Amino acid sequence: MITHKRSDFPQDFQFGVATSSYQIEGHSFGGAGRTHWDDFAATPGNVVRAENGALGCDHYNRLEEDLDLIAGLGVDTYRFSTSWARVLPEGRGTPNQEGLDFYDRLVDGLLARGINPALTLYHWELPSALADLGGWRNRDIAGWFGDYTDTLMRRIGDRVWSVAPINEPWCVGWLSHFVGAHAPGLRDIRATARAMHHVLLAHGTAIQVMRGHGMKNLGAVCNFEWAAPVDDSAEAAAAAARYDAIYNRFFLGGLFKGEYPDLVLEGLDPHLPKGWQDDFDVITTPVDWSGLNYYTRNLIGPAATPWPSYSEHTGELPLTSMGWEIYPDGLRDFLIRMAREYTGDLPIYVTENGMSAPDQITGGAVDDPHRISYLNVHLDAVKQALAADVPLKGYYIWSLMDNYEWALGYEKRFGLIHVDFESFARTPKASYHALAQALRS
Ligand code: GCO
Repeated sequence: MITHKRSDFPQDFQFGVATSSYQIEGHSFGGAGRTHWDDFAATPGNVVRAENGALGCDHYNRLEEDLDLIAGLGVDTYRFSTSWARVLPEGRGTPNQEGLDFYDRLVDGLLARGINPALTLYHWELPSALADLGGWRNRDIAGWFGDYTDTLMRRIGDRVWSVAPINEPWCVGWLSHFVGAHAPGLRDIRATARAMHHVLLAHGTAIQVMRGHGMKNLGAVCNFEWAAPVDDSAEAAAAAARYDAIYNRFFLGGLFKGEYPDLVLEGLDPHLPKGWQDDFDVITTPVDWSGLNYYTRNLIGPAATPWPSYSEHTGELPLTSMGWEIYPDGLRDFLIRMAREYTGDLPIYVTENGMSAPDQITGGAVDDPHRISYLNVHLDAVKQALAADVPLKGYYIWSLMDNYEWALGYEKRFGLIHVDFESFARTPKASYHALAQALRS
């Protein structure tokens, strides 16, 4: 069982579940445009079994059933994203009315069930038409993103509870343009530097557009991975500090201090667009909260390669089926670090936390004690952060249901609800029932 009760947390504390558009909706329905994830998945070797989000969890056609399942959990908040390519199939120009209607129904369906709609505007499905123009490498993307924000907010901006423009800028920038593990699958340092900067410029532009609509409760969502030196050598410490700067400090530094860490500029400065320093006015446009997605730690050592010259290692802690170590102390320590070093009194939300496992249906049920215990130890970390006076206002679980795990296809099951990817039948797991019980207590 979940060993925590709702009454252990502050009264206004939000419990939520999270999903994203391309991972669940089914992107081949309803007039959605092609995305760079469709192109990435169609390129041999990029994605397990070359799977894509064409069908997802068929959420687009099962909206009411899924809304009832969210309500059945007793959560306060549902964090979802809208697809840029569903709203604007060509990325710009004429909106897809059917797509806007869908998000309208989604928001109204949440409100009718007493659930706060927590919207993310970009969870990685860039319209292919914009990828053709250079995607995140092209500075114009900030304006295109602002226009998309405006189009969508004219329709649903009056009813969403919170908005974050971009999910996980590290994934949009570094993972997708330097590591090449996500769309568009580049491995190019100049593209990386530009994407990492433009994603923040797009964030700030969208915040300004929404302020123009009089909107409140706007935030930023970054992901973090605790970087621990693999041994006690000075070289490992230096490599871990570089990893930490790229992964965890670059975006917080940009958003909340208007500066990038020296350890990142060592590598990226020559590749950033001219005059990048002048964009901090837009990038640091004030937000109302900061969101933190957290899953794991990584052990880092040096490497005899060009900058950033680090190597990644797996430690001895228990692993999830992603191969990620279970390390709840990292969640506590990031919450404390974010408040003390970057955001001060600004409200913080844990906008994602959860685990994948090869969950199976046996006798009509799915027993996932591993997930229940993962949630318990991470909620312990949440309580420790609250006790350390972090202004933490909520905790959202990734994910409501099993879904498309990007380059790993449909194989990694993160859900509180099991999804059969042939019949699309939903089966709430033991963790779903345990959470519902805890939230009622
Ligand atoms: C993320 C994501 C999800 C992933 C999850 C597990 O924001 O990284 O929102 O898309 O599925 O993190 O890898």
